[in-house]
Amino acid sequence: MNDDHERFRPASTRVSPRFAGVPTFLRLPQHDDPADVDVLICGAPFDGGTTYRPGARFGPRGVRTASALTRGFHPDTRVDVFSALRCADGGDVGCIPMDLDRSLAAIEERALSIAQAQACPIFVGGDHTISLAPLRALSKVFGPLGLVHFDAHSDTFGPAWDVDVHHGTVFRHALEEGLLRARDVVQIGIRGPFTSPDDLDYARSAGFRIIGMDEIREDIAAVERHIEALSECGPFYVSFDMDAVDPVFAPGTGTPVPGGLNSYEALRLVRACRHVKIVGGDAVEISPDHDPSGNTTLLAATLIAELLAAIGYRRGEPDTTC
Ligand SMILES: [Mn+2]
Repeated sequence: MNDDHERFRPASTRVSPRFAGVPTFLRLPQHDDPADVDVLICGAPFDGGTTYRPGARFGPRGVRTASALTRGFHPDTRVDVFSALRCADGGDVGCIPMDLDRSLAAIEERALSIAQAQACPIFVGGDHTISLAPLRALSKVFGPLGLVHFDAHSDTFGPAWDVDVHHGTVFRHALEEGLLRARDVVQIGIRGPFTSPDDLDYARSAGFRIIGMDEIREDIAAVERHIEALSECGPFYVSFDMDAVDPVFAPGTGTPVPGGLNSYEALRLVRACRHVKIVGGDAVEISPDHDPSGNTTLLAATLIAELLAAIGYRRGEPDTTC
């Protein structure tokens, strides 16, 4: 471990207790320059693409506070995250509450600068619209991306009130813009109720692999193997919408749907991404004001730590063809 790894890890609890200090993601140092780190975690506090209840603009702030309880050693994969990866809190992107285009442009610019510095951007949303920005940026660097997408919704729907870019259309736009390798898109946790029988037609005809709750509950190990098998397929983005999780465990989200993943299943399936070449990711639709228990932000923070452990694990593996 060199000096850089000492600089870019959470503050020692012997120096500063977990409940003290200005909150940052995972108690990491705040640091703007992606050239110095392997992973830069940034807030994208924008919820202007929301179609139901707003509040995800407060996600980054809530996750920073809740993430004080995360730690760096993963007992199952034996990854010492902050020895494997230099990580920092890159602050929040300057989003504009009532301007979707300028907000997405600002997030894209930040994502591009991180990827061009050969670091991995992770964004904490924000509603799901924000994912379009890093996909645009990362595809400029890596070409079309594979996608592991956790969500109750496919987010490949049509316009709402004649507005075509909102949090339910992100992955349709991503495909139409050529940002995705359709055969390497997996959507996990998708469930109804739907508005019409053809709600998933776009995703299905695009070739996305849709994994619903029955499939997960009946054989989660097979779902893990499916994710692990993606490892031969090139660079991937991982997008986690908190409404993939059942509202019993994560009520603090904009469009809750009962019948979803429990916390354990969510963490286990993110862990399954550890063989995949992850070049960026996000956790979105975290709306702290709708969950006074704080369980949603704690789970979101834990999922981000799990994602970091997956990235750290892959870095320790011999490089594959991709
Ligand atoms: Mn979504």
